[in-house]
Amino acid sequence: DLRPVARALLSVSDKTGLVEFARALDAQGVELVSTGGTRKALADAGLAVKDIADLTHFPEMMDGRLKTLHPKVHGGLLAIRENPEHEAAMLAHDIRPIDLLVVNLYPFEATLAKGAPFEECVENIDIGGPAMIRAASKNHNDVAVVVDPEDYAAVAAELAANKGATTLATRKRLAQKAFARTAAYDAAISNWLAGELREEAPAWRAIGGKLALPMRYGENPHQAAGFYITGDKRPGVATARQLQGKQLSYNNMNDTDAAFECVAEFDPARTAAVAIIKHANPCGVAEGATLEEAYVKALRCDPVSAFGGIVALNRRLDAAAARKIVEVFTEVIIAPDADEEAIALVAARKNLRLLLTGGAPDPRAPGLTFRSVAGGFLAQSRDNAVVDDMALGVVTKRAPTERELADLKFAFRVAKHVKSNAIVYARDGATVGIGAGQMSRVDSSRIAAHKAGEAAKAAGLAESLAIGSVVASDAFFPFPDGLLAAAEAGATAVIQPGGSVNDKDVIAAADEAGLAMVVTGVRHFRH
Ligand code: 93A
Repeated sequence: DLRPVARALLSVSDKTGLVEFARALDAQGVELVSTGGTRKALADAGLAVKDIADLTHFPEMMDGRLKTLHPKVHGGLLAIRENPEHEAAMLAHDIRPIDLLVVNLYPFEATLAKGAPFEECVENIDIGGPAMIRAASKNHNDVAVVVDPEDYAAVAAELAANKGATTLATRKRLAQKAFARTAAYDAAISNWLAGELREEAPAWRAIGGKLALPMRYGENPHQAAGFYITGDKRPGVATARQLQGKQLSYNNMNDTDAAFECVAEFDPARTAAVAIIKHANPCGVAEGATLEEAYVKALRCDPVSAFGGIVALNRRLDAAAARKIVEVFTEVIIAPDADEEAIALVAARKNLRLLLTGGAPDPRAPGLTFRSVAGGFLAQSRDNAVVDDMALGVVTKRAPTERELADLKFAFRVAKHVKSNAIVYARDGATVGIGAGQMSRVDSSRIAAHKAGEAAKAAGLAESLAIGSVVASDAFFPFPDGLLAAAEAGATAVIQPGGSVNDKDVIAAADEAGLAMVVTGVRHFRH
């Protein structure tokens, strides 16, 4: 599998290590052919080197756009050695083999990185280089291709060790590297053009987004921040019209988005719904015949946390709801729309922001979400799973009653918008206790139960709101303990994804406690 190198074509933008490598080739008796700049660098170093035009009998033209794009070059790279037909074609058209290709590309990435104007970036898109690299790589059985000066020394050493020949193992490794290089090169060009086009939110656009709202600061005052839009037209914080109040802060924006996404889970044609959010977690969610009723129910869940919260509504804000909301110190109200009277009522609270989005987002819509990590970002499709679409299975001896089932679905709908580990107690279409963001599911269960007790006290009731409630868990119970904590608190039915290796024990514990349990098969982690 040794292939002697009789002729090499060198065409490089980055001339690092070029002369030294060419000297090593020259020492092996390799004939050198080069394009303009490369040829000059080699000739200046005293090396004998042919001009590419001597091969093609065609001048470089169009600002160098046509240098090596010629059958004499590509035929020499692509011809299969010892193939009679290919040999005959070479003979007939005076094509001579090229055994080694040394190319590195126009510095497109570096040109872009230095902020060059559009035309200059375009001119730095190399066409001939990648074409040759791909031709030589395809034909690696016979041809060696070097795209990185880092490989010069190893290739020179191999030639010296094999009387001027390359091994198949090396040619294959070089070909793999070469295709990786052209793939990365094209990806850089494509990403750049996508940005120029301001396309509909492909993954990387989260970073290339358009600054819509510079912010005074980020999550904390020592952090800089801004709100960037991606062109996604889903109704929400990006499409909202702010009628009044101070400019939104980073935390406001984050919480308002969480609030509206949560309330959008409730179809306005079926029910009125309200979500009250603090630190991106719901502290009260409820549905009702009217927005006013839903707000009062949602507020009851955790009136202490609702202070300074964000209120999201799934229907046009009316005066009755507005009157109740402005009684509590609230940072932001977000709704699809608002009545004139409601707008007037909110106007009495100067600092309260009122955002009208013109519609509600579809919880089933596809889309992407992002999270930054050191040196990059994670992208994933939205969690657009909706409990109504899930194949719910009853796994306990007792099936849930109709009322329990309605509350179970309600609770799971809310749990999707609670940071993991999420435990949500619900009753009569309202959350009554929420445990969020704990590292242990049992802790979340206990916190949610504790919250239900506190809510009862605040409402002047003797009995915890968890008694007679149902409970949702965003992920399976790994052990019966979390479930037992919920039963102890007074929940009568449970909804959870299922799928733990301990499901049998968890179900047995549920049966023992007389709980009805429904599994969804779908998990709603939110971190
Ligand atoms: O403009 S090109 O796409 N057209 C070509 O035919 C061509 N052939 C080689 N660019 C082309 N090249 C590139 O020129 C090589 O990839 C290399 O980066 C550069 C070397 O040019 P010079 O030897 O003149 O410095």
